[in-house]
Amino acid sequence: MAEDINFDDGGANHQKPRNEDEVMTTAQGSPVADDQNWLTAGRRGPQLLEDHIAREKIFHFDHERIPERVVHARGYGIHGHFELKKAIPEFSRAAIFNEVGVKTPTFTRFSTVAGSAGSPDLARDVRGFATKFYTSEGNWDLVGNNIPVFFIQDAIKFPDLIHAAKPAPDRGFPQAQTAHDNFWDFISLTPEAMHMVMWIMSDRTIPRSLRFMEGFGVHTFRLVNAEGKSHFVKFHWKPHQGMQSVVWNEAVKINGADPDFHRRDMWDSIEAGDFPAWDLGIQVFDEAFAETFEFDVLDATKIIPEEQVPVEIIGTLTLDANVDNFFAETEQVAFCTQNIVPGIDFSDDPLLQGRNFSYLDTQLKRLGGPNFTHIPINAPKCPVRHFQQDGHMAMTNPKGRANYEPNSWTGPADDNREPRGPRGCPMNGFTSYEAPVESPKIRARSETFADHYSQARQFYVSQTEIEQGHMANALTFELSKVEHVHIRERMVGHLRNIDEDLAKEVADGLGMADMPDKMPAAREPITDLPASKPLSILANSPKTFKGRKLGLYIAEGADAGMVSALMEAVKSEGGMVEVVAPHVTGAKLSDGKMQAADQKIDGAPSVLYDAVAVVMGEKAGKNYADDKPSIDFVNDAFAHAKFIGYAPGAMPLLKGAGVAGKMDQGFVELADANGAAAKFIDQCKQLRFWDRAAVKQD
Ligand code: HDE
Repeated sequence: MAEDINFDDGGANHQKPRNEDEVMTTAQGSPVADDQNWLTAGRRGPQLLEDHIAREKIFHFDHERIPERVVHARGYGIHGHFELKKAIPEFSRAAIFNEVGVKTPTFTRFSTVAGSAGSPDLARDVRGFATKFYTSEGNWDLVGNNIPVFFIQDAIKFPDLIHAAKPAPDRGFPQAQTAHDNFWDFISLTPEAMHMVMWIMSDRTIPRSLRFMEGFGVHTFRLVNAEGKSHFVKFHWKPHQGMQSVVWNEAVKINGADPDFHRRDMWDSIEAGDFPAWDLGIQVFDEAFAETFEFDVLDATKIIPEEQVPVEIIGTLTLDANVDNFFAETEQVAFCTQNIVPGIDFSDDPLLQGRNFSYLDTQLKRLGGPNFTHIPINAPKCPVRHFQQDGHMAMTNPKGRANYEPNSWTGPADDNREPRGPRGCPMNGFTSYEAPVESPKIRARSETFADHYSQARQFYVSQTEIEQGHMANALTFELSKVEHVHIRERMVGHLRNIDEDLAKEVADGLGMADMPDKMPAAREPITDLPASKPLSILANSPKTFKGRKLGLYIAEGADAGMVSALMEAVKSEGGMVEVVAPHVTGAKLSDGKMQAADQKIDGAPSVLYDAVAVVMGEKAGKNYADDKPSIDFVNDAFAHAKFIGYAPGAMPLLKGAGVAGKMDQGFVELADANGAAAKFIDQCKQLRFWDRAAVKQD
């Protein structure tokens, strides 16, 4: 045998005769004979610089990275399409909003904000929700978040906000989290952030899946119709899957167990053909409403409650294809708030106006030149005609002599001169809404932006008791990581302007002996804004197990009928099952057959699942009663208020985990394969058993 081994390629036999279409080439297309050994002077001699093949390979490798995004570095992109369900010509002339049934291709990138590209998915953070619509009139980018408000009112403060949130410049940590002094120092000195603080301390910032979150355009935009009439609009994405979040203790553990939890979840559901979808909703209002509304519609720290201006659904976004190449698509996609089409326009929101400058600038830095629109993921799917030329990596320079206009080489269609060239067109072309502007140049914030607490309170009072508990715990946790007492006190001083009970709970949680003084409010808060149901996740819980995942922990002697009944029951609800076993090969069931496993118990803690079932024979139940990963599996499911199905044989393990004496209605005995499995999965549609008192502490 030994003489068959080719030691020139380390014994791996890379060098063999190949079919022509399998032959490796250099980037110049020249065939490569050996990709395993650098050219050397003699077998054990020095490497030669002459080796053009090795040098090309290493040169390219050295330049593989481009700067990651300053914010939203960690993201995940998916292709899809938007289908218009309701035409709105009365509001907008945009083609995408005018022909019902037309499918516009899209690319959506979800992201976290603060962490770098390799940071974990379950950081407590705002999620980006950016969609590029490749419309027949050019690309429209709706670059939003999963939270409808923002920290600041004026773009000039963005670098400060992001510097404060990112790792401190001296020590280079902490990564992907806001639980540190710099962040809360800045926030506590920025009262306008208080509404956003309520949102980021809520469960919205620890979503169970990117599929289970809402999205928002945040700013007020304009829609402009064919007559040039303008309405204001706010954009909303409503997930068909419903909203769902995890609890904080779970998020922390998911980050360890599977830092790619969200992207894996998205990849898997798309590969399984379970395509997530969102309705696009619009809140349309006019100047008259804007004038009577309690707050300024140009202030991005405010929402317009849906009770005041209902969200009208006009179409559906469906994500249905994973990328072919992460770098080419997800990394190189370049969103820009300035990418709008005729019929959509900007408002004077000072945050939006600042963003309009920033995104183009950032693309130049990241993608290295002005021709990033030539990269397929950024290129419009409609004709592109202009006289822009050259620059780094130019790939679509126009043909012919004319590269300027006006010119007499390229005239209107009827003058018979070739080649023809593009001209501006007042009929179809983009025209800005003629908003009157005549004001002195000043550097000042409008007084109408001065209320910082009223909607923060409105958000808080709109939450269920469980969610309010989570918020108090989140604030306590974050502030407990702040080392400087005066920063903690300042924050509690702000909370007092929002809700005294919340402030007290956080102060108690931080062990404060005295309540700090209230922070001075620029404007007296309105305390009686009504609760708004759409602001809560739990009040709108979807009551379905579709798209959710059961962790089915099996071991020797598990009732074969029950295992298949559970799988059937989950499948018929549109959910997924992952089989977990003590060994990754699986376990022998009661019928003597091996059931393959997807995961070994040590690598599959219950935090990865929406509900768990433990099915094993009594002998196995006893065997694993003191097995740490098995105990944690049950314990965590219990602490995170999950539904727990258990076969009688698993009782010794439940006892070992210390939950046998605490069994509540979130436990379902899986004794009778015919009825119990379906009953259990039906219960699981509630997603969590929130009545379990222990969880309120989470
Ligand atoms: Fe961004 N933001 N942003 N932002 N933003 C970027 O653009 C910026 C803001 C949002 O998946 C950057 O290409 C400024 C609000 C998303 O590629 C950069 C201000 C909202 C994404 C930038 C804001 C967003 C970005 C970094 C203050 C929600 C990721 C890389 C005025 C409505 C898009 C890049 C993707 C990315 C600037 C505030 C959403 C630096 C100056 C408010 C979803 O240009």
